[in-house]
Amino acid sequence: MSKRVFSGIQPTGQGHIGNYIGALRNWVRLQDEHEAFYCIVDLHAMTMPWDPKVLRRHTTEKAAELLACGVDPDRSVLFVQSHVPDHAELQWVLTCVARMGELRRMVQFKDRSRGESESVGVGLFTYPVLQAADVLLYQAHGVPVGEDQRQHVELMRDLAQRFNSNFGVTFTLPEAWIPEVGARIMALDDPTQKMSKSDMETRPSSGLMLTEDPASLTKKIKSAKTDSGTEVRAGDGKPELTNLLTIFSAIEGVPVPELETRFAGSGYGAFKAALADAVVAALEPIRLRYEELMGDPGELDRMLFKGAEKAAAVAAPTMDAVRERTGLGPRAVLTPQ
Ligand code: AQP
Repeated sequence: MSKRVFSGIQPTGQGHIGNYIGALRNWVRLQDEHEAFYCIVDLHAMTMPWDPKVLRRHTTEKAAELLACGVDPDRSVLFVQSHVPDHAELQWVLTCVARMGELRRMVQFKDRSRGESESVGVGLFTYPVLQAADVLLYQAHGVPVGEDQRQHVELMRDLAQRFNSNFGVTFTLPEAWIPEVGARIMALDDPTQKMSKSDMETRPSSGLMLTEDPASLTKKIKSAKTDSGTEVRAGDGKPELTNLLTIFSAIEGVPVPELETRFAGSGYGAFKAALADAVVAALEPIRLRYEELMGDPGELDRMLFKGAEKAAAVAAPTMDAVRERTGLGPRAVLTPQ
């Protein structure tokens, strides 16, 4: 039976190959087999300091990027989170169901607040509750995400279960769908940190952008950090090579041991050159399509509004049930003055 999937991406900057391998290419595959809802989560992008003009621009760019990767608005529902106000409303209800202790345990909050939890925005703390609202609103079964989001999906299940037992069964319990290869792509200059859009703004060489030109991609891969040895192998003591082999494996669909055999004795130089060719071949069509789509931002906005209409129609019955069961009652129908 076809299941419903929901996933989101923040409009916080140019997407990178980690977003693509960990999430976006699964989005594209899943839209053929499932009822897919894909959301540009602009409310989440406000959890770190933001510039209003930049947020608007990034939202349009993210839509172009998703379409360029193969998300098809005729086969999935693609929309912007803030266009459907039920997300924020359900978030409030779930915030009143969530507990401080469970949010404090979220590793992403600890990482992003970098030990400054007293001075960071409250939105960063409640970020996973908004994510729970996103998914639960659509009664999604599957949440295709990278490994970094596993803990947040567990929290969604806990909140859904608590709500269901307190107020009557309302929500489907979602599951994280995490790819077997490439669920966590690390930074090219530091294999202890995941590749991240915001880090790329201060450390451009840490990641490979989906819309980056071939010369720049090749240069970054050739200068990616590697250990001082020569052996092209994944595993203990080789975090950088493990990361590069994972990217190669995910892009070409070839298992890592096969790549190790292919590049045995060839040294890092030849391996990196072949990896650069593979990455450029995979990303170049995305870049070209992205540029074409960005030529007509008005069309992108129209497409997003249509997506929001479809999403709102599916979200409304869930929100009505939540309102009814929690005692808020029906929404008021206001007549414009
Ligand atoms: N390095 C990664 N490897 C594999 N998957 C990744 N994802 C993110 N980074 C990696 C997956 O991409 C999807 C969209 O992520 P997001 O934009 O909503 O938020 P994020 O996880 O916080 O991504 P970034 O790139 O690190 O953005 P910033 O810097 O803005 O915080 C998610 O499914 C995520 O798992």
